[in-house]
Amino acid sequence: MGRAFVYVILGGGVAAGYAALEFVKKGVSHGELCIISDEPVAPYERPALSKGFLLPEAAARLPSFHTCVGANEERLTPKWYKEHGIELVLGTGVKSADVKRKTLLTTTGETISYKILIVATGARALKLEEFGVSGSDAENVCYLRDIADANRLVNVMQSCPGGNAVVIGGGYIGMECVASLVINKINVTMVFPEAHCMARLFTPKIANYYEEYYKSRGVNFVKGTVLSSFDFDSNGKVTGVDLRDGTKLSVDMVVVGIGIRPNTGLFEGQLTLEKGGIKVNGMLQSSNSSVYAIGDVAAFPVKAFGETRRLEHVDSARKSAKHAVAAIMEPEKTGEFDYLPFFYSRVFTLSWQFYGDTVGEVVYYGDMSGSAFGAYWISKGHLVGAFLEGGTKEEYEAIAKATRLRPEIEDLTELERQGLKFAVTV
Ligand code: FAD
Ligand code: NAD
Ligand code: ISD
Repeated sequence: MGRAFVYVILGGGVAAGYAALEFVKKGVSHGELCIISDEPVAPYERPALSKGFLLPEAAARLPSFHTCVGANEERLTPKWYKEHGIELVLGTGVKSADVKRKTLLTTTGETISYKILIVATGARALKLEEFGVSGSDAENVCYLRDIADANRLVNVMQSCPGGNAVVIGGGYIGMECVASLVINKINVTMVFPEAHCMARLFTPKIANYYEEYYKSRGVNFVKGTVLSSFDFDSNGKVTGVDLRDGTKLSVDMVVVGIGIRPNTGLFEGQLTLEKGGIKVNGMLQSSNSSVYAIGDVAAFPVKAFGETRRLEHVDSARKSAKHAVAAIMEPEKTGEFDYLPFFYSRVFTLSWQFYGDTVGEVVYYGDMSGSAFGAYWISKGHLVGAFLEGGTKEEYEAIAKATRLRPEIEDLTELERQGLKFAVTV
């Protein structure tokens, strides 16, 4: 028993939603496209889960943040998929894939076949157990990847008003969840192994700005160490966090954000993998010409860097999705994906954007003790990266444009003197 489609999108997250919209824009016919997702809801803007969803008042809830509202496009509700003849197979995992036969086997035992498959399986949160610590199943230990996790986090937060939380991990989830916990009046200690937060992107100087701000909001930092074990009460709830440096913290709840792994398992041994993801070319096409990959799971050539990268950010998921659909539906009109990496975050009243790459020398500008400052990265005599906190829409557009242009930089002191004006006038 099974169904056959021309196009199947495997995964129902951000990239799937944006791909669906693009298929409709390019004239997909009713009955041709199917999306299979193990989540019970239609694609939504995952970034909302660590921001608007966690607000104590007027919190964002579905259906308000279905894709593609994050890019100011149409909001694709289940009704929209129905009206456009797109089969949404929700709450259904794919347990195996056969790229030679072009079939997927679902957890309900159905075989779904395709002519073209788009893999949009995203990633899963790494578990503490993978680092030798047990306790992830405790009722007050939270991860944050999907809507079920977000609902659980809200319930746990609401069960301990004014309580103590430990947040493990100094990356994006750590930073955004700490801010949300503080806004919910929970006392937070943040623990991470590096010397400063956001070590994958921030320089020590940039990190210091955010750490000082977080301290001013009451956040306590324990850096340079990791969790060694939890203490539990007789109900299996975590009551204490023991760190490798000997620190003991008593807690009402724990949030863990220690990175992700792309969901490539179905395709290992069938498609070429690189950088932990499915390797694709500039058309987002994998080593099997009938299979494309988009979003967090895709490792694609970043032209500006001259190398293959896997990015874990929403803009890349949206744009790779759009490009793959164009490559499939209008191959003769579609060139190679030429993507400028773009990351952003919003915490408390702060907001930053980053474009490009963090290699080479760093030049800072603006007032690092005020509300707006930035940095440029210069490599081999060219501007290759730009960061800005507290910018206006026009200023963010200017640093994006300047980074894309990769202007030659002869004098770093002059660049520092010009600061943001350099990007605005380039
Ligand atoms: P996902 O959105 O993760 O979607 C993958 C989908 O595939 C999921 O629905 C999953 O359940 C499904 N799936 C996986 N395997 C199977 C299977 N075998 N069968 C069926 N279905 C399957 N990025 C930013 O740039 N800015 C932000 O502010 C930001 N905030 C974030 C906040 C949170 C809480 C999280 C978790 C991520 C955030 N990100 C942010 C990252 C961004 O959300 C991701 O880069 C983006 O969601 C990737 O899209 P995707 O479609 O590749 O993967
Ligand atoms: P991350 O890669 O941003 O950060 C992981 C952090 O885990 C590291 O910074 C480190 O401090 C910590 N860590 C690593 N090993 C550890 C260990 N053994 N013990 C304790 N801590 C350890 O990943 P994340 O914060 O978990 O975020 C998950 C995903 O969600 C990422 O892909 C991220 O890009 C995405 N996300 C993005 C945004 C955004 O772009 N604004 C917001 C939220 C989530
Ligand atoms: O890009 C985003 C983002 O940061 C969000 O919070 O998309 C979501 C939506 O804007 C929420 O509606």
